[in-house]
Amino acid sequence: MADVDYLDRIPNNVNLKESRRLLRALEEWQPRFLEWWQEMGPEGFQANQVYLRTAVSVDPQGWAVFDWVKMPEYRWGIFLAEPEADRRIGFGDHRGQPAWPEVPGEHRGTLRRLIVTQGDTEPASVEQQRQLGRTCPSLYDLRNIFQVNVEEGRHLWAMVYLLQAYFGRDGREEAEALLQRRSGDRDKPRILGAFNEKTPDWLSYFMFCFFTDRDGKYQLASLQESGFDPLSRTCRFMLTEEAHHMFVGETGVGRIVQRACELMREHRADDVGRHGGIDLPMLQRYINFHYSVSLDLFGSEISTNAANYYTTGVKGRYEEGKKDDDHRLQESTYPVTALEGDGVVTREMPALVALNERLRDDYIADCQRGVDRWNAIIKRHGIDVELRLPHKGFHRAIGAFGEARVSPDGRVVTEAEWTARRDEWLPTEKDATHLAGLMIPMIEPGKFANWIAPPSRGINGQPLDFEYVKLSRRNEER
Ligand code: BYC
Repeated sequence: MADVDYLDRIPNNVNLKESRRLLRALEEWQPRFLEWWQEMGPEGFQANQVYLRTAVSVDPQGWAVFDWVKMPEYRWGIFLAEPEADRRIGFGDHRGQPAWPEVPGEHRGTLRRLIVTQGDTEPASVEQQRQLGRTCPSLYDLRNIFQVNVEEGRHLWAMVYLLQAYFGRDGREEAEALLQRRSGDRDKPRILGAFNEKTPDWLSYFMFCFFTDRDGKYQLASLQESGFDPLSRTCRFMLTEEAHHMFVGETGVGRIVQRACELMREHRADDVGRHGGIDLPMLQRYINFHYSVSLDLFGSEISTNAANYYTTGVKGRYEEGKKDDDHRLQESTYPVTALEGDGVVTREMPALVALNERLRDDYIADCQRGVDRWNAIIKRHGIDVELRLPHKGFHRAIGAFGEARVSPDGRVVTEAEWTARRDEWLPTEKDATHLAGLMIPMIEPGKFANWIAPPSRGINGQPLDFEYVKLSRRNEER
């Protein structure tokens, strides 16, 4: 690796050329990142040319280029959105003061922790998805998962840049540790729950992109409000790429819904599993699972951590600038859903400690819009079924509902009812076996597996039968 020109290898707009110390730190980290990528990145496709988008600037008119790239040669760059002149902190005790170009000593620990938590999710998701290439439903989908994977890699770079540029030796150690933890590992797991779950099939993957990547959108949007300006600018640019990941999730599930409806009509049957499809009740169980583990990612309903992040100007609310209030929240309240006795109640709580709940509610509204679009597909086929988001207390591990058993329709149920109906509400082993049977690779350009409809258009204006990934005989023999 000694002859690598890192200035060329790491496209950036952070003036790496002038920061010799930072460049050295990244030069040391990069080979280890590549080792991690080879060991934990997409298995079996490292030598293939993939039609990928690479971020090369932050120009809204053309920030990325599309080209054929072998994934290990992807140019993982460092981009911060353009600085805003005279940016001021928009909330908390420091509201109105200039944003911080450096990390204030008193917020160092908190910021480090948030950046590490964010950074940890990025490689975790790549690890979770590393086997999926082998069972892709089409070359189009294969290319899209690799696009998502390399961009999660870039988002890891984005957080590692912050750690290395602003947190000295501690930051370098954290950057190293981000490559050491492993999704699902009993001894050194990833930090947040959902990132230790398995993503064994493409239905789980599309659900993950829809629900879990969307947590990413809301967390990044809150961190984009941060008083720490480099974090704000980093997150702002990450959100540009994140949109594609949620597009993959929403359209992926939408195409499965579409295909289920087509099969239902063709065979005049609800159970399309027998005809090589994924039926709507199974889709509902996967929604229930992925939605509930993603709700956990927002933390407890009542959180003094969240209150402190806000008061100190470290993490704001979603669309802080558009909210019409005092941006300090010392006096205001927010309705929080909680458990009381055997029932679910909603109570006004101090708004400051309820910030996780508020962000979760913003997220829920966004999820609902996507579910509405899936339901519109079902309706267009004249089928009288509705997919639903379960109650927010259903199947939760974190927060007020963590200890309770709540049904999808929001009733506190006994352990006996939970056990009796669990298989109606959550994915079962039978579902997993059915899906495993469907996961047969479809690698002919323009062809799609039977359980998913083709997308409405290709990537970057290319046709659907474009060779999005150039496979070799070796791939086919595996
Ligand atoms: N699992 O006060 P609380 C993405 C811990 S996704 C395990 O309620 P707080 C992406 C918590 O750490 C976005 N532990 O929590 C998507 C705390 O620990 P301590 C990722 C959890 O601090 C797809 C304790 O419980 N970004 O980008 O208010 C693909 C008390 O909790 C969990 C971020 O998360 C959990 N689910 O909020 C690729 C943004 N929840 O202090 C990428 C940064 C809570 O007792 N992170 N705990 O040791 C944060 O803002 C906050 O850390 C959290 C938690 C919102 C996650």
